Amino acid sequence: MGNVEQRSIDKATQEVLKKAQAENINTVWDRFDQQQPQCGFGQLGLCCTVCNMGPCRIDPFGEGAQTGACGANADTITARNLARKVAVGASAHSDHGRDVAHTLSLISDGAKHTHKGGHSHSYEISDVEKLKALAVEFGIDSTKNKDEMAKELSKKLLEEFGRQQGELTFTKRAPKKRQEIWKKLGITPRGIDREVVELLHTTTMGVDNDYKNLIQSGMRCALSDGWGGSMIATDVQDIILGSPQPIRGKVNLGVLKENYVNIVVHGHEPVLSEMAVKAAQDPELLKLAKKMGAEGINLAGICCTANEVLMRHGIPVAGNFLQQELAIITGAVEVMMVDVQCIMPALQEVAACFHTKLVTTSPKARFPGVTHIEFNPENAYETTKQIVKLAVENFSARNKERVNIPAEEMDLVAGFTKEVVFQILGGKYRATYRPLNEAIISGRLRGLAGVVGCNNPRQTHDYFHTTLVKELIRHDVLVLQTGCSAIACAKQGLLIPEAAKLYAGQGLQEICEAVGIPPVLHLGSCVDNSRILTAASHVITEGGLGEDISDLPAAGCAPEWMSEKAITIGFYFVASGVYTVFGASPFATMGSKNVTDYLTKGLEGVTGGSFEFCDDPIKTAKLMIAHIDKKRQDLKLKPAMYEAGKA
Ligand code: BF8
Repeated sequence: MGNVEQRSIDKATQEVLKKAQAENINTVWDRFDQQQPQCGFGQLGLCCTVCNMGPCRIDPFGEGAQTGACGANADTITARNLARKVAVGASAHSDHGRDVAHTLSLISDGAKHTHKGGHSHSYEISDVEKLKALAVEFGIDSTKNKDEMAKELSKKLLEEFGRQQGELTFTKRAPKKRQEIWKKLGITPRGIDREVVELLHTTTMGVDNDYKNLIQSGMRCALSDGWGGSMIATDVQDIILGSPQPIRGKVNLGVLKENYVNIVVHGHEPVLSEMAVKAAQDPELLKLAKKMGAEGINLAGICCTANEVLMRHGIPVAGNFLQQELAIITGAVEVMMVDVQCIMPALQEVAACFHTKLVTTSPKARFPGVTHIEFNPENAYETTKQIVKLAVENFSARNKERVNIPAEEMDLVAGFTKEVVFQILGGKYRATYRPLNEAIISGRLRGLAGVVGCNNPRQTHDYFHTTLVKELIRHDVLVLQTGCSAIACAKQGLLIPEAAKLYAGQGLQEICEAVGIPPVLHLGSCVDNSRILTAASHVITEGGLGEDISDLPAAGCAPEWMSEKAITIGFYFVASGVYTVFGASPFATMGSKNVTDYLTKGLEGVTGGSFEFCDDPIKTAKLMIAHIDKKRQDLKLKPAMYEAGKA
């Protein structure tokens, strides 16, 4: 795929890719091409490296070996490989949640930090109402003062990770019927760390050989992420950093500014990027920036940490996953500061082609030879200030002749949470999901869809996300988005209220115009997929749309996924009763017909949700809409009120 139009539909991306080609700088697309043809055994999930009798591989044509040296067959090997990915994905989200809970405990310990100028730049409790609500859920007296409440809550949250028995507290947020299904299947998650460890144990040599059991264990582990680690990350970030409210922002590489010191935050944990927002406004550093000849300091984000600072502060988003190298190739980035997850190892080499300094901040994610300024919540402001200063001082090293910032930038509205949905649809004083449920019941809205996940050079960048989402809203499906998928659609102008008139069907248009929302709602980062779970539970509680999430006229999709985290998200959606389509390519399970059939057909009778794999956006939209229409029928609702809007 040498041609830039085949690589991405995004004009800014195409422009910088041309620059990369002209300057002989390799990007992920080139490296991906160099990998072709990729290993067929790996693609089918038929390669086993679990023990040192291997690596073993199964002949997919049925002529050679049909088992590994130990006797494991294709079913066991593919299911085991898949389950391991689920464990890894859950560990990433949940470890993030743990760090946030730990930050809450530091706040409650009074580990405050005051920087020398006397301004307090510590973290604090920003959303006391949410703190109280969580306290009640965890059986803590919510009349106590906020520090005591936070102390007890952080202790209980951290115990959720090490819990050995019982049930994770947030699973009680699910509809009663869903909780019963989990109990009956024995997949109610007990403790977050326990589920990850136990799943890894069951996938080691000579333990679980029953593919159905392996997949069920995978679901229990994934639930410990969706209704555990990720949900803790989301809710506690809201408590500490403030709950998002709808906010306008800008997106795409055009948000980088020629005459400013540009700093890109990239990664996932907003405790770092939040402090960077403050440090970039430090008067001392602004003065220094002016002295260096810059007009000011411009902060922008990549990947999920971008979503976090966007929805709380309106900080612009420079791009999604596949644009991380491109931000540097504009030649205008002084520092890219990273923490954890989705950070390409190649950044070091790309940064070395420019003056850009790559700075790592987490002891969990280091690069050999790259500047490491370790961040922890106790020294948060000092650390980020040091990094911002490094950027300001690096401004003079920029080669102006090599700067090429694409003009593309787009407006968007982000910051929709389950609480905000209550308020905008039901009014501030009558917070309720009733109008949303009524809209679905009447057929003005056909249903709901969650479209989430990454980019992948396997597919034309952003094409699947945007084509699918346009097709869904054209059929009056309200789309909820997170992660890099939300950034993709934002770049194409789908996350502004005006998009309703341009792209949505009549029913969705009427609703968007009445309440002033876009037809595509940005709910945040990938851990914020937990917001989709709680919103779905609220819709059920509101009544009229069945008793369980699996009854809802709703579907999910990860069109351009690449991360193991996306598989875990898919697993907890399906385990929560959602029909979920994966694009790009199937999980590496196609080497076993039994495993693939179980995921796509067998699971529906077990959890009420199921997987589907499809590599075409319009076909995917059709599958999701057919599922939504079937659920409407099962609920004995009238068909959708309007025919689809203009294509
Ligand atoms: O955690 S969508 S590429 S940034 S994994 Fe990574 Fe995928 Fe982006 Fe958000 Ni989620």
